[in-house]
Amino acid sequence: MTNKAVLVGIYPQGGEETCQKSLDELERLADTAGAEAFARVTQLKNVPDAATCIGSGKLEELKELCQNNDISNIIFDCELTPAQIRNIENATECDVVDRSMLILDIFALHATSAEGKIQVELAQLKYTAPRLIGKGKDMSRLGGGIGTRGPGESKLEIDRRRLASRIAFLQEELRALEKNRQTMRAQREKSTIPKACIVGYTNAGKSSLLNLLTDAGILAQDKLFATLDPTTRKFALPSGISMLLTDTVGFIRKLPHHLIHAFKSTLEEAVYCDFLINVVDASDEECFEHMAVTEAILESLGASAKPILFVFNKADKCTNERLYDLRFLNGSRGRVVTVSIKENIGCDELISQLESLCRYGKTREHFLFPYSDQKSLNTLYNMSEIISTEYTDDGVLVYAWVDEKARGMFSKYIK
Ligand SMILES: Nc1nc2c(ncn2[C@@H]2O[C@H](COP(=O)(O)OP(=O)(O)OP(=O)(O)O)[C@@H](O)[C@H]2O)c(=O)[nH]1
Ligand SMILES: [Mg+2]
Repeated sequence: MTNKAVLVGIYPQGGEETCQKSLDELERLADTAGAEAFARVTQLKNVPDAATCIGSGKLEELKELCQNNDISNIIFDCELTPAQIRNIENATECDVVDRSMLILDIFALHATSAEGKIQVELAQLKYTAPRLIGKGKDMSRLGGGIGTRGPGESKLEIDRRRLASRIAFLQEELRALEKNRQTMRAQREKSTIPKACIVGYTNAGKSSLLNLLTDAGILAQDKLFATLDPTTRKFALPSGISMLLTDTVGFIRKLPHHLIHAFKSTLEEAVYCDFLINVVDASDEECFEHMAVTEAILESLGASAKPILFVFNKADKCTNERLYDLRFLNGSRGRVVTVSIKENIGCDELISQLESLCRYGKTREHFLFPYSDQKSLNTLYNMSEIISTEYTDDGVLVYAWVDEKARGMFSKYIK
């Protein structure tokens, strides 16, 4: 069943176009959550009304629109306080959710791992529940409505007193899972296999990229936030070395800070890698805005200084001029490739860029290991990409790509 909804946005002087674009995205979010956008109501307002966000005249207009068209859902593009939600609901007799509640709803639908589910429930208890409690409505109506679904669905109905203890319980659970993740991460850190994280705006093609390279079989679809839980796969490069690729949750504009915080443990995958693969939907008019959002989030995660490969995707839907502009404007900020993952265009260049990024900071060295030190030779084999090995009278002559650490460890054998 599709619910019809009215979308509402406010904008400051001169911000109408941005507001409409943000509403385009809200419409897609609503669609992903199973709601059809019936109409939009916008208002020029430099400061939102403290009680009802939009002004009283607009509120009346909104109420009539909903009543005349038998609509019972309203979605605001901005963040609303619990009091604002209550006031708007009382005035319009509709269910009201804001953008963050809608995003959490989608996260709830898409979370599959235990950690993902707990993160969603925690965020819902902290954000959505206070916006539902005290609505003065029959709480049994909740669950199934837009903005109120997910693992925490039934828990959202609990009262304020029990809320705090449920939050404390989940935080404890999450801490245990985070520890687990840290241990796994520490194991991955120890291995010298290069690690890359696929990041970028939602719906850019991140999962499609991982699927293409590794047959990961991750759900890739034309929906926002198709992926919530990170997936890591090994990819063997043509040269023979392997790397780890991690697909992550997509970013979106107006992702409130508390949501970033709630998903920090999964988003942090981006911090613990050797380089980033930033996938951008080049066919989207808004792609510069998307890149800015992605960069701001990477910055807040402390991952903005990593070497980066920009993958401008969906080239099949772009003009050559646009692709040229994107390459030209970003060439100084990192490596750039333009591809169509769907049509498998440009992927060879992408792979060769990955290959060279895996060797980032490494140099080729010749070593001569005495036959008496097989242990060191084994260690080098585990740490490095070996180009050639030759058994000579003086020892084992090895030619390898090595990082600073390996170079330091075996400097006495460098030829
Ligand atoms: N036209 C075109 N569509 C593509 C291309 N690559 C991916 N897509 C489509 O874009 C949509 C989103 O792809 P995903 O791989 O799910 O994107 P994502 O970045 O993982 O998205 P989220 O997980 O939702 O953040 C899917 O419908 C893909 O089929 C491409 O090169 N060209
Ligand atoms: Mg995905």
